[in-house]
Amino acid sequence: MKKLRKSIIELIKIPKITDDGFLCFAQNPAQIPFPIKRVYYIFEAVPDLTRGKHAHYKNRQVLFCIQGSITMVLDNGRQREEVMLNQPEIGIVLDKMIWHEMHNFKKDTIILVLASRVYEAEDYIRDYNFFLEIIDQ
Ligand code: T46
Repeated sequence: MKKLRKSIIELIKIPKITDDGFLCFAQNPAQIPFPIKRVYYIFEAVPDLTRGKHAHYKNRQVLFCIQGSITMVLDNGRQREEVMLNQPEIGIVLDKMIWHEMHNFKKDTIILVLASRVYEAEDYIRDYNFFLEIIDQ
């Protein structure tokens, strides 16, 4: 029998409270699988440009598209999968050593990212061929 491959896309659904509008929240450990050291958000990104295109050695993240939509591509060196995010209560786990790309930003897209580590330029792997070399070691 053909073995089914496990998806590399892990989505997290956080609480969404309806109270004169909507309020979503995420905290560790209930929704976020690591203590949060950093928060950043991206808005007014140039619509046709791809962002990301890297992996992190150590940093783990959960990314939410809190307005608009975005297509995320995840790649572990053996599998490449994509998913569209367009619901503020759905986050995608960007684990360490997962190559990730962000495509199809819309004019109004806002993404919010919760990160396990402070910003460290040396934590980025920006060369895909190098990523493939070290992922197999
Ligand atoms: C990621 C995806 C999802 C900082 O100085 N501090 C920060 O905390 C961040 C996130 C970025 N920067 C600087 C580094 C660059 O000079 O902001 C500039 C743009 O960063 P970058 O080109 O890495 O942006 P993206 O959108 O390609 O990637 C970002 C995060 O950097 C990355 O960790 O996983 O979003």
